Amino acid sequence: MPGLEKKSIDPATIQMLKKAQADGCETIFDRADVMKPCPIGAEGSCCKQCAMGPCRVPAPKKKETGVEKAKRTGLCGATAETISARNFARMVAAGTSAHADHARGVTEVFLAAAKGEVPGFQIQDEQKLYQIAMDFGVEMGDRSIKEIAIDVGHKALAEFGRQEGELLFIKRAPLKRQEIWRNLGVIPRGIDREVVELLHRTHMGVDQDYRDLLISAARCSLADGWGGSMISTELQDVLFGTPVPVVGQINLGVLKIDEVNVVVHGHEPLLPEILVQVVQDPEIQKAAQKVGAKGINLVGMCCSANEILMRHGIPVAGNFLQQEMAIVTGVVDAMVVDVQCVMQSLAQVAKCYHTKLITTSAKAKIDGAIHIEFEEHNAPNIAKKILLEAIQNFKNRKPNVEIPSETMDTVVGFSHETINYLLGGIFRASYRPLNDNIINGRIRGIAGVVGCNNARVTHDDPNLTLIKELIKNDVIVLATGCSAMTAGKAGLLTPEAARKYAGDGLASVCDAVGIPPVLHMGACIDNSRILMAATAVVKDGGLGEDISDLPAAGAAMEWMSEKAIAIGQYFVASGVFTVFGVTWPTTGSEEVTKLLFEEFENTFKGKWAFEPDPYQAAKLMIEHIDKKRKTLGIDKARDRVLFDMAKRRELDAA
Ligand code: BF8
Repeated sequence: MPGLEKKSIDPATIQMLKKAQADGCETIFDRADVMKPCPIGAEGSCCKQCAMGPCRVPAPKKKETGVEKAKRTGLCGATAETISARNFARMVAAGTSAHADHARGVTEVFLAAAKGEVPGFQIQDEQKLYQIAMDFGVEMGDRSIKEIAIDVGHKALAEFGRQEGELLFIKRAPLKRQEIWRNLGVIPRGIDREVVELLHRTHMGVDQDYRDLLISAARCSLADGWGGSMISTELQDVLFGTPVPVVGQINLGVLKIDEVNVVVHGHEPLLPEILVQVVQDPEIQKAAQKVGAKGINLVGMCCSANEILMRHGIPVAGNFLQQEMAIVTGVVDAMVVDVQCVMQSLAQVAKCYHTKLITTSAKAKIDGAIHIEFEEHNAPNIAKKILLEAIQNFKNRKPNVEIPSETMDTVVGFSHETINYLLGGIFRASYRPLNDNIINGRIRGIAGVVGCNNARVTHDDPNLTLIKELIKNDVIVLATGCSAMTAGKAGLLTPEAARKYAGDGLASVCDAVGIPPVLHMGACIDNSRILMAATAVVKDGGLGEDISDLPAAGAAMEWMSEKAIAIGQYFVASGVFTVFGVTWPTTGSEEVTKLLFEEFENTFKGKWAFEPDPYQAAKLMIEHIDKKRKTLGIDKARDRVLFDMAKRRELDAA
């Protein structure tokens, strides 16, 4: 079928797209052909804050100046700058609230687990609990784990509703960074407070100074990165274990023809963790055999997958644009979803096959799905009920089943603590070897490549191209979310990939330590691990005093969600040069875009850039890294490695 190669570079996805077409089942890839993005909304120029609108206030034409330009406002007089800044700020607020609400749920279960009230959940990483207790100022002395954990839980919960002061994890940031934030007045108070205030500011007729709005958006984003996301990652590690390297498989080939396939999709790891336990229950296995299956095959999708892959090696079916594709195989007996990045179309795709779509969050129901609500006090029984639904559905499979053969081995589980141990050894855990190798130039710099898939660009292509460019140029890549899965599917998450794809310098370090050139650090919420890793590099010394001094950059080439904007903004506000692809949501205002792309560098020492071409994005990031190396005085003349297509094919075939 012509044109399919423009939709994805992943053969498994293309195979399923062909099958979906043959089965008469519509997917997001079809809808992307028919529905084009609204150009006014795409540039952030649509104001629908009140019922006098929506007002469309597109970017002024070049020749318009003075009075003509000034006439371009909404009915209330809101300028293009105000409208653009408000829309951007609302994305930050929504993204921050998504992570914060996830974190709140985890914190509540953590507290209940500390009190021993929730079967199936218990404290697993005591070391990490002590670390958080110290950061939170919880008294330890000879108190029991239970007492300490309960205090940590209460303190964590109080971070959401805190009305004044500073979020406790802010103190983890380098001192110089804290000073920058204090001077700018952007240290978040409570997480909820920052989200509420930002939504208030962006209401009709409130904050109408785009600079003020964007400073406020930055403060809100910091309540995500150093607040909600960090609390979530840390407490999940205490509850479920801090990830250590583990081998896993990825892509649709992990589905099995002769087993009951249960795909767990979404973000919160609470129910997935219990499913991992309950799926091994002999009673459940027996029930599966009774319907003619060999067993139950639990696999993950999107960030839920990242969570249980990192901690248990549970296979991953795919990333965001593969959620419908998994159902198209015809062998998914149940898809179990909770919150975020779950497409409503799953209900329709499920109807084309036999799949039961099961919603589990009290906050997220889908018309046409079965709802079995997750209750933390009764989690194992809920998990059993869900698995039995899947088992009963096994016999309803239709004849048109087809599973792509693609799977790839991955080595994942690179938490900040694991990197520390791997580099420095268990007795002297340290980032020193990483810093030394950055200073001596074997590693040119560090890049965080994170974020989504987006049906407006070829699935997996921009992320993969960027990652390959970076590692070829000796930039070590830290990946999370759906882009980490892209790297996994392409075979970049194995130590062997270093020799094949990385530059000689990076490859030599990877060989010595036994790590892949791309380190999978977890789900999107775990981007806080990247903040911690960057801070650890600063604190180890020799590379400046702040995150903004590091030869480091970030990117999300296929972003689509509001969470991605919140994440990008907290990276920028933490001093990181951050490049986004696909589209940029403030192009309707030159002033707003200039503030984000240029002026933030003077205040936050970090800035945004928009570059949809992954080669150009790599160039920008490497130039930034080299600029930082020069400022640090560790630059040596070196060229950027560029390959022509022939060389690329040769490498891919090797
Ligand atoms: O939080 S990377 S598409 S799955 S938003 Fe969603 Fe984007 Fe994937 Fe996870 Ni993150």
